[in-house]
Amino acid sequence: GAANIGVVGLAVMGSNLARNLASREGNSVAVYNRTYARTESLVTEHPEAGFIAGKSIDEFVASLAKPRTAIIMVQAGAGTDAVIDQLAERFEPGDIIVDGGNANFQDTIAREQRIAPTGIHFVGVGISGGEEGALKGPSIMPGGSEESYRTLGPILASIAAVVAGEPCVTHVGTNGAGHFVKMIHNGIEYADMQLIGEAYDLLRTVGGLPPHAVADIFARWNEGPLESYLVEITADILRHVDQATGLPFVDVVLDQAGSKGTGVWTVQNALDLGVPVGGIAEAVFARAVSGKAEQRAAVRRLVTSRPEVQKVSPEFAEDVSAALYASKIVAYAQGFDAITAGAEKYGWNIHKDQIAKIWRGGCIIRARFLDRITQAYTENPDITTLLEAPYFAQAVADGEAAWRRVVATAALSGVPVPGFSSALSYYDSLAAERLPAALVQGQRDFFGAHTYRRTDRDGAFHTLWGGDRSEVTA
Ligand code: NBP
Repeated sequence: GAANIGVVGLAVMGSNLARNLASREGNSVAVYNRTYARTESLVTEHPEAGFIAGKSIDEFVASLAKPRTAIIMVQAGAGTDAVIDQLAERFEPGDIIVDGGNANFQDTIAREQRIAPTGIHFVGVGISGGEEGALKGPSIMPGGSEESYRTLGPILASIAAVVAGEPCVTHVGTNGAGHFVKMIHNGIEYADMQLIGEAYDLLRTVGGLPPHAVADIFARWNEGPLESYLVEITADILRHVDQATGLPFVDVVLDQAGSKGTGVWTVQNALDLGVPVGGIAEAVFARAVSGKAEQRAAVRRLVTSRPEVQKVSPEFAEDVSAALYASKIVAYAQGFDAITAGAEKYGWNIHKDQIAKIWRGGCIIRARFLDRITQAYTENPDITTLLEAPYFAQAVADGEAAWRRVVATAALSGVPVPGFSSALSYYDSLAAERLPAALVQGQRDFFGAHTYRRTDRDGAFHTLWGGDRSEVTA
């Protein structure tokens, strides 16, 4: 075999990844697709790539140099399992099967376990950045064994996005760690998009600005600490005018947001692990609410008068920017908490500074902000929350008053801000001297004898609520 890397599955993602691989010095790329017509058109359209095309899976496997390394880019689920089995039948111990699709990390863990007895490495790799990222340089989150990474790492580094001279790839951890972190990335992406959406809504509804003026504000924000791909494209989208009607594009799009499920996975996993990721959950729920057309229509019919939109100062946009930044810090703090919890639960040694680093390029949440996260975790990997890192503590303190004004103004004006307000409540929960959790413990003890702990003594206690209300040690 002559190819150091192979790609199976040549739909848009696989084709682009194969072309990216072939364009990099040192790679020779074998390609295979179940339906040969796809292989043929890729090879014909891109003779410069020098692809080694396999007509059959056997031909493909024979064209790979050892250790054979093949990246699967087929439909997640049954398609992926079918290809894994075909490769596992033909590969030898030490060879590497890579799943580059959007697999659920639990499936990746199970697949790795299933393949491990054969001596073949199974590696789940999260690849972010969509079609364009696959072609020009994605952010890459590989899991799998250390040993497999010695072969795979340099190949992935050759195609990853590059920021400040460094490729956006790091060995995240064993088995499903890569797909796990990709999932969290997508959860954070949901939260970030929701927060940006709320900022737009406030500037428009309360600030009274037309979309093109809001676009100008986002473009300005993109020159400062909020600089990010999502803020940049938001300005673009808000400026766009629908060609059919001449109306702002954002006004002709149906306001019901879709989702493909990775945000839901993030929240489901966080619920299982007991990690509060309210910012991500609210973003998932906000999309769900937007889709409830009948309920929205029913409530709109009932509500005859809406609150009067509050008058705001000329500095309102600055307030919204501060609220957006503080809420964003909370959302990322929650996402990194989910990573910490997953690492603990599944035994992964995840370096969070490295994760923030590889998200700086190639992926949807790429942003200047991520440098600050890398810095925070490099200075102290053991901080209990990002909110405790000096830069973020200061940033939240600086924006706090504005954040409160914005959430209060939104509530008084009847503008929904589930992201901003849940982030602020989360922050206030962490900052509060006492939480009503004490009362909840009392309720739990009253009706279910669940016991409680005391502030002044160790141990578990129960009050005899139905009797003389004396306290007993549980
Ligand atoms: P699709 O998800 O549309 O899958 C099409 C490919 O799967 C074709 O090559 C098809 O072969 C192959 N395939 C199927 Br379907 N069933 C198969 C089977 N039983 N055996 C062998 N091959 C089978 O491709 P895509 O849109 O390029 O996405 C590929 C992966 O990348 C997916 O996991 C997707 O979720 C992920 N993805 C990621 C991003 C991102 O930003 N990271 C974006 C889009 C997609 P055929 O030609 O013979 O039908």
